[in-house]
Amino acid sequence: MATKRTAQQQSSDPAAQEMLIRAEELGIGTAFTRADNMAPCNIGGAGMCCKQCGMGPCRLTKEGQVGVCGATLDTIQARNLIRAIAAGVAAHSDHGRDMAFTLKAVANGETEGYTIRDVAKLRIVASKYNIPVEKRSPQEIANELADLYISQFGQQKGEVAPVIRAPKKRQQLWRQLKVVPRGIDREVVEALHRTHIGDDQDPEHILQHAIRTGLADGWGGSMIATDISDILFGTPAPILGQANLGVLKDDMVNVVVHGHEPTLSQMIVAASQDPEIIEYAKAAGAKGVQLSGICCTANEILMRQGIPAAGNFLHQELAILTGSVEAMVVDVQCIMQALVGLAANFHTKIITTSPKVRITGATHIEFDEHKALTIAKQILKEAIDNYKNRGKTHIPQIREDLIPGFSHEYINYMLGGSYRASFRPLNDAIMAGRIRGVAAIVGCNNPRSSQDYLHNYVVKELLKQDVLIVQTGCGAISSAKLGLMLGEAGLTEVGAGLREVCETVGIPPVLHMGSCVDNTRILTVLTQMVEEGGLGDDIDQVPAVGLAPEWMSEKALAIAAYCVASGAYVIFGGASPISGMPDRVADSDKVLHYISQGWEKLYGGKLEFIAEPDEMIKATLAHIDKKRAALGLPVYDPAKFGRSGDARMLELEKLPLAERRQAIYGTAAD
Ligand code: SF4
Ligand code: MSK
Repeated sequence: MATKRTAQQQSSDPAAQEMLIRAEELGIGTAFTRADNMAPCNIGGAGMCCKQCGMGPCRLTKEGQVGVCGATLDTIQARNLIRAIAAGVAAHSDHGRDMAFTLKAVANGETEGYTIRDVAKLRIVASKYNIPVEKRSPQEIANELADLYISQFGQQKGEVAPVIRAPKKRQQLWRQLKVVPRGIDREVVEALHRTHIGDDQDPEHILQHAIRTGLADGWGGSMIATDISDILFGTPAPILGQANLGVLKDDMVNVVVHGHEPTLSQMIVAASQDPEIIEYAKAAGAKGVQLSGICCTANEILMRQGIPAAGNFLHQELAILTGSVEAMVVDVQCIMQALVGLAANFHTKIITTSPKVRITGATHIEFDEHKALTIAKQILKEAIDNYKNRGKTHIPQIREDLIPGFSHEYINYMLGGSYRASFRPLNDAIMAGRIRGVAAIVGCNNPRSSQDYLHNYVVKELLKQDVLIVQTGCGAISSAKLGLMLGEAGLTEVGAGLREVCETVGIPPVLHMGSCVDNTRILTVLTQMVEEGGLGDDIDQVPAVGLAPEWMSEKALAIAAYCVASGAYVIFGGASPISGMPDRVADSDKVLHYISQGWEKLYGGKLEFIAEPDEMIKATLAHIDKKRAALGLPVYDPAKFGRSGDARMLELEKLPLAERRQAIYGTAAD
């Protein structure tokens, strides 16, 4: 039965609410209303439907029932989960593969417009694999690194190279459990093979391969994608940006880039600043070109160039509803097919650019890195030519400033400075209890819950508990829209201990670490924290939790698999795709039990689906405190801190001079 929600129930973002009211007035449907009109299938949604062969689909709705081939519910749940993980790994890793081919082409001087921007990172990454760097040109090093990275996808035997960057103990565990990926494509293919009719039917055995497949993403394809994006476009460092629909401009040509790969969007950034394009826009009657992003493409250009983010996943349709977007340029992943139909109500052109992605009714201008700048200019001219067709606009005047760009390199530097860059201050703050622990809150929006609500609720509650938050993907944009990614602005609701650390180091309490593939930056931070000492000798000992409160994509499940394998407790909000029979509880459901207690026994990490936000917070804090206790760290005490940093200085300022001197120097003498 359809449930009709108000705009306030559909999204907690006031800009989105404004556009949802406009959509209703115009009689235009969105993902929010489509979600209201389409109840999810309670059999497929719970992972109880198998479509793996033509004897089915088999829908198991009664305890003990099996499919036509005899497959049990546990087997079907496990098969559904690994297939989703494999699809997510494939998406991230194919992105990584394209980046590796781009690096190779740049190294050979075959591209237009690209250079190797971060030679230092190139040398550091190459050195990790013993690629010689001394007395070699960046092109020579890049060529060899690109060859190594390209070979990881089709490698048949051995180990994918980036696993050597995990903590030593973790690598040994993976080897002992035989889950080190041999090659990225190989693990994805094997996941599909094993789940074909009549193959692997032991749920635990299937799920062991889910871990190996996930690792091929986190310590494979995604890590490769992040490395190369930094090498080609620069390692992110803090920069001022803005987020939300209010970044669209009434007097400019609005071009929104949406998707995931930075190769085209970076070139569109360059082209939009080209005098030829600015003149072209002026000749069309606009002040210039306003570029903005949606989803992870937004994160890629926000954290490197400060290009504003128009919003996260559920803002893609809302941006078009403003009537002010001349072109939405898309590449791969998280692009709704509904965009074309929606755009037909306005003048917006949907431009597909990837050879892999076409949408019926969209304009296709295929991207080719060999002619990147030329194509980027062609796309922008197409958008500018469309400016004259713009009708009435309605842009919500809502936007927030933020400081994105906290790569692991920058976090390391900011904590210790150029000459003693180190994670020591972070580890010390956790060990002292000033920071209770770390939560990575990542992942998508899902129209089945109120947009941003779960993200924001969990973030705000954990901040009060002195938990430092790192974010990527659409979750990051949700905090940005809320103003939590600006130094002082985000500190009012933060626990006293965490606040002191943020004031001392000069960071916001919520750190924007990039796009979905950049979750590998979080793996690197955790590894460096372990290597710094004091927080155990493996990732599973660090008081840290990963959460995806509003997940919806298969990529999120891939991320969950590699985080669990790396030792993290991962909590997903919303619905579980493998919840099984409604009256079964985790302990009697073999699969739910295995991905929680079973995986925890093996890897120290586990995956749980928890719908209630307060329960998510409770589970997060319990886990952090459990890890603190296991390390022998002091019990977290919120009353212990809050008398240093800015709070202490403000207190001292109120004192007469002599007393202030006494408090600071131990003597009242001048
Ligand atoms: Fe049904 Fe088995 Fe075919 Fe799945 S594989 S659809 S359970 S017969
Ligand atoms: S874009 S995968 S909706 S985070 Fe990376 Fe956002 Fe999820 Fe897509």
